Amino acid sequence: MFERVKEGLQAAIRKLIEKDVVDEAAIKEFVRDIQRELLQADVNVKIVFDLSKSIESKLLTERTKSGVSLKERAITLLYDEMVKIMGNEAKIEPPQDKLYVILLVGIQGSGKTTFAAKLAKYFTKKGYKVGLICADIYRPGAYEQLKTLGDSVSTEVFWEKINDAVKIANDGKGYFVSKGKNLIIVDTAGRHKEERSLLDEMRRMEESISPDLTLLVIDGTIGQQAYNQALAFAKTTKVGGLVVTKLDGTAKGGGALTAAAATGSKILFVSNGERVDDIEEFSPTRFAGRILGMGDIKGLIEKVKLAEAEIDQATAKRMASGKMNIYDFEVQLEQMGKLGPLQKIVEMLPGLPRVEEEQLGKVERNMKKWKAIMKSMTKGEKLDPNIIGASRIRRIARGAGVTEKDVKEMLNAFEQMKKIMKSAKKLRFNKDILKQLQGVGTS
Ligand SMILES: Nc1nc2c(ncn2[C@@H]2O[C@H](COP(=O)(O)OP(=O)(O)OP(=O)(O)O)[C@@H](O)[C@H]2O)c(=O)[nH]1
Ligand SMILES: [Mg+2]
Repeated sequence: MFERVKEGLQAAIRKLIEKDVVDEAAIKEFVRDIQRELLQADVNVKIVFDLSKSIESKLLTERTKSGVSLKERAITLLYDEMVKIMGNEAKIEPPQDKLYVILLVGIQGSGKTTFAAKLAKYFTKKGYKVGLICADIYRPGAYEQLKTLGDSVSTEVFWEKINDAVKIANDGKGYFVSKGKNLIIVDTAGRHKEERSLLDEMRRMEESISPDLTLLVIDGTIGQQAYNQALAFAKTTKVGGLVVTKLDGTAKGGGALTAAAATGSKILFVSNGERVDDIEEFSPTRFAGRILGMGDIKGLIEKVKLAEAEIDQATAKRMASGKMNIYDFEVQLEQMGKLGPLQKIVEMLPGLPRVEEEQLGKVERNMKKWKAIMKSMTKGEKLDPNIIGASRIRRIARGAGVTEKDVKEMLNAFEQMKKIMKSAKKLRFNKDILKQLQGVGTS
């Protein structure tokens, strides 16, 4: 889901990261790109405007900092803002030793009945004893629909052929308690035209059965209208959480996710398909991370900072002046190792040159070889690699169990890294280093 906005935002980030300098024009372009993508995902205009203004003004005031950290900053700012507009993290964990009743409300066709079955399966898997109640007396065949779905997830469905939805819900509750169930999901009716009477019925239902949680189900394809719908329900009933459905194949999903959260209610689940397994706990941070393609970018940035901090000032100065030795090279490789597998890093940092997995594999295999080669070097050689001639190369290769070509390649990589270090104003793991390594890996 959200493939388009995902691609668009990642392209915007890549464009920024590939810039040599992050000047005012680059920041403005980045912000414009983001605006366009979010608007296309149907995120509310005002939300998009506020979000981009905030990112822009922060980046413009922080422009004096080094280019790379500004790029990082741009990504974290975007990530933080996206998390913010989707509301905070929330989760439901009903107690297992007590009865817990969930009331599903929402307008016609929003996906309540389908979601009831999904939720039943979700909780059954977690070990709850689940019962479903069909408290919909309006929709023809409402019971049959839920019964079929209930059967498919091996969950019993309660229903009565009477003209009182509140009574059905209450009777069902009593029935399931007597059957030892500890989690009851009540599916209700949805009506399109008479929203007022629907809201009234839901309020009466709530008062009578006092659910532990009222979940409002919103159709994700309605985009920004989600805001008014969520607000109307939140005013009448005790909406404790939101469910946004039909996020599969809609370009408007961003509207529902952000508009719904804007009402102050937390999105607990999203659903992206008609099958009973198409249910997902919603986490704004995970979601934003996925959209921006960064896995856990915060963790990564922390690690990068940690790695940076580990180079002491004296070493940094020496390397920057071009006096790097093999020990320093070892430390650099070590730090890259700490960042985790290269493929992961590349995924986490959008904008790094796109690299084939195979190429990265080569780099990683090389790293292993290089470590062996470095082990086979003497202290003198490490401090001054210039003394390494053909006979030393032969000896080192034999000691490390590699070919002489491998040793030459490693020395080559070292020379390249030395050059980069000399030119880099600030020492860090950056795309230049990775590019160099790629080159070495494929040679
Ligand atoms: N593509 C897609 N379709 C969905 C999803 N959830 C529900 N649907 C479909 O949407 C239609 C309406 O779903 P229902 O679960 O019957 O909706 P409802 O809220 O119970 O509707 P009423 O009972 O009439 O108020 C059905 O055809 C579902 O299969 C989803 O996440 N993705
Ligand atoms: Mg229904």
